[in-house]
Amino acid sequence: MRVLVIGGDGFCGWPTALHLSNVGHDVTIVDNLSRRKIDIELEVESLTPIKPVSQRIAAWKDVSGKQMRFEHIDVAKNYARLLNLIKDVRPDSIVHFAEQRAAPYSMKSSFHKRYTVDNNINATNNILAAIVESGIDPHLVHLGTMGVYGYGTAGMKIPEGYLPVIIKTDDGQEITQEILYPANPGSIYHMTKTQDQLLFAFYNKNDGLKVTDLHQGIVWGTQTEETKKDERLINRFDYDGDYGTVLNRFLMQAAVGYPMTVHGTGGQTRAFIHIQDTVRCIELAIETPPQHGERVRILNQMTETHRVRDLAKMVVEKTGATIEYVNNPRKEDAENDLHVENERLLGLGLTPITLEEGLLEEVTEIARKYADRCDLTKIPCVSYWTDAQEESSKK
Ligand code: NAD
Ligand code: USQ
Repeated sequence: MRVLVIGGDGFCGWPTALHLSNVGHDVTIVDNLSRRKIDIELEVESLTPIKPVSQRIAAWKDVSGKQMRFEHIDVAKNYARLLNLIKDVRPDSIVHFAEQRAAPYSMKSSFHKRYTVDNNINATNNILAAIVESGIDPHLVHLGTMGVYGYGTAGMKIPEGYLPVIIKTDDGQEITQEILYPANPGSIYHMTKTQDQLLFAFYNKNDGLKVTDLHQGIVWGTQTEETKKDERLINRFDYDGDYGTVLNRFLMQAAVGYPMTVHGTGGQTRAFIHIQDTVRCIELAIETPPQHGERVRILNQMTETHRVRDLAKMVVEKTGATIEYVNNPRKEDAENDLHVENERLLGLGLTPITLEEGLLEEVTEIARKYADRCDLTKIPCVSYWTDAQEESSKK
């Protein structure tokens, strides 16, 4: 298959591009390198020493003999170049990772809110519009988030995208319909993902586009089978207060002897998936496209749920690290339960890597190995959801 991986220089995109190339697909990476530029803005670096994109691609050629192509395009802005590329490559599948993905970054200031909305919604709309205008019929696979649902349960498992509802008609009958699960975003970033869902529903209804939206949980881990093959292929590891996600932050904090920063009571329950399973899920998704006329296919891409304080305790047991309960800079429920359906990817053949088996390897092979690259001053989360929270943090 010919595959465009848009956002293919990022944390999920790079290992996905390598994996799809490894299993025989013809991969073109598109990226505007905005994630690397945000590192410069925030004065941070990946804990792991990632190579520039041309060196990554050359290293993959050395290791595998396979050539990937790279196109430097801002898909939120350069519509004509994106359209021409789609016409030129004629992809069977397009994997869309190209969004600003950090909730704390999206809440830092009005600049960051506006940038996240502009970038993410234009990127998605441009890709959809370009697919229609190209007249080519690729399957679009998008990385969405579990956060579109909010993290409540209403006493049921969160279904895969659609919720059956019973409606009482004017003449007193009851009919059942399936609607998109009500959106309940917790940050501007998550809000852009709920808007993406509407764009997919519209282009699917109006233009018959084939779309899979993968509602992914928090990704943990760093390496995959392919990125381990050569140090020049190493994946990025974000640990700073904006981009670092909770479990990878805890693993790094344990490795450098920094008390693990549990927000509030640590009662938030979230869904998780290992990066190796992310790339496998995307492979499964592109190999089983929806049929023409099928509504947007939504799959919950997660393998286990955990409460944040339990994660911290698990890391304590494995490493002897310490925990610090800090003020929560976010506006979120202090405690929540989360139960999620994920039968469809399991049904397609996913066999998950569990936290229990992978945690220690991650601490020793990545977090401890690169601990000297960590800038401890970048660990605290200093993005507040409201001015009131920022004020109270100073007391
Ligand atoms: P990332 O920031 O590491 O990667 C995103 C890539 O897209 C970067 O290389 C960036 O330069 C590129 N990009 C952004 N805007 C672009 C644009 N306008 N044009 C071209 N390239 C652009 O993020 P990630 O962690 O790899 O996440 C990838 C996707 O998966 C995101 O859409 C994110 O919302 C979703 N996701 C991530 C996680 C997670 O835990 N990392 C969990 C659930 C969903
Ligand atoms: N948290 C801590 N301590 C920390 C960092 C985070 O307690 O040091 C808490 C947060 O308050 C939150 C939870 O951990 O309750 C998760 O935070 P996170 O930063 O790991 O994850 P989140 O902001 O939800 O975003 C990440 C990705 C995003 C993706 C999302 C999937 O950055 O791209 O969409 O996970 S999900 O959470 O399922 O919506």
